[in-house]
Amino acid sequence: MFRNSWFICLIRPIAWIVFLFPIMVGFYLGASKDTSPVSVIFWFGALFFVLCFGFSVNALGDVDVDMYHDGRSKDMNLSSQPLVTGEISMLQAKLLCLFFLVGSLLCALLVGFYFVLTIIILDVIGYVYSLPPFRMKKRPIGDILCNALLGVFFFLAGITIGNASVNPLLVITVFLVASNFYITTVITDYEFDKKAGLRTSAVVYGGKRLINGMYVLTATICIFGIALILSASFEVQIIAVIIIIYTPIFTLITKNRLLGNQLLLHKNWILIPFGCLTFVFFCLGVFKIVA
Ligand code: GPP
Ligand code: MG
Repeated sequence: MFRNSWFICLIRPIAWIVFLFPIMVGFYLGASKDTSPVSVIFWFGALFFVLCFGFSVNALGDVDVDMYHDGRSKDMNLSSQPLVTGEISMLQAKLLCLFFLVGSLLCALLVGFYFVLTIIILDVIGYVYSLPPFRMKKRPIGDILCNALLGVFFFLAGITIGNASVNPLLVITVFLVASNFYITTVITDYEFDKKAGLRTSAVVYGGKRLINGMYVLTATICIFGIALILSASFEVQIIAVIIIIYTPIFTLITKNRLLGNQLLLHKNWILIPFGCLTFVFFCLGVFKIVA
């Protein structure tokens, strides 16, 4: 059967979709006719390198976990990661990570101060999430917080393509939405994280309690969404409507697919809607620049 190259397996571009969505929402809000096409190219470059960095350090830190993966609920079977199969050495992977890190910073420097700041924060969270001594992915709640912050800072990195002001209510909503969606991914990893001895939120609290957490988050997200619809600009209202419609649907689907601690949720429940919306917001952002 067709198998992707070791490089694609290391950087996992399909999994990027979860982060490309907040990036493109930010891009849509931030883009304007004052945005220079050259800065858009370096902006894309920096984000490309941050994503390569985040996923490569994750692979570096997860060799002991990924070997147990059976291919379920993820963009790929993680047991065919090049570090697990031995296609590349730890040293080669570390050098690549360094290259991605430097690439992200150099490209960001050509865009602007606030963008550099978000890129540095994203690189730091990527490291802290995956690698010791912090390795937040194995700390209950810490794993959810890190991913929620990644969602927020990818969104802010998107906005900094222009000079648009940041709506604090929307930033909190992005944080809550990212937490809600991340919870499902940590439940789907329950079995193989447990086998590897990790103490993730799902391993410590169990699926049922995390679903209860999702109910609270979903209700809060809807309240914030309504507040945004009542108070924010038309562009933000569109985003709030999408969030209010899809979050409760997604939470209910997740609840119905939970069997004990096992969540049988197909990855496409996240990848397809996020992928389509990413494309739509990218087109809208480009339209704002060229129109
Ligand atoms: C997902 O890996 C990887 C991340 C959430 C880190 C991304 C960081 C960036 C700065 C882009 P996974 O699918 O292997 O899951 P896990 O979180 O269990 O490692
Ligand atoms: Mg991993």
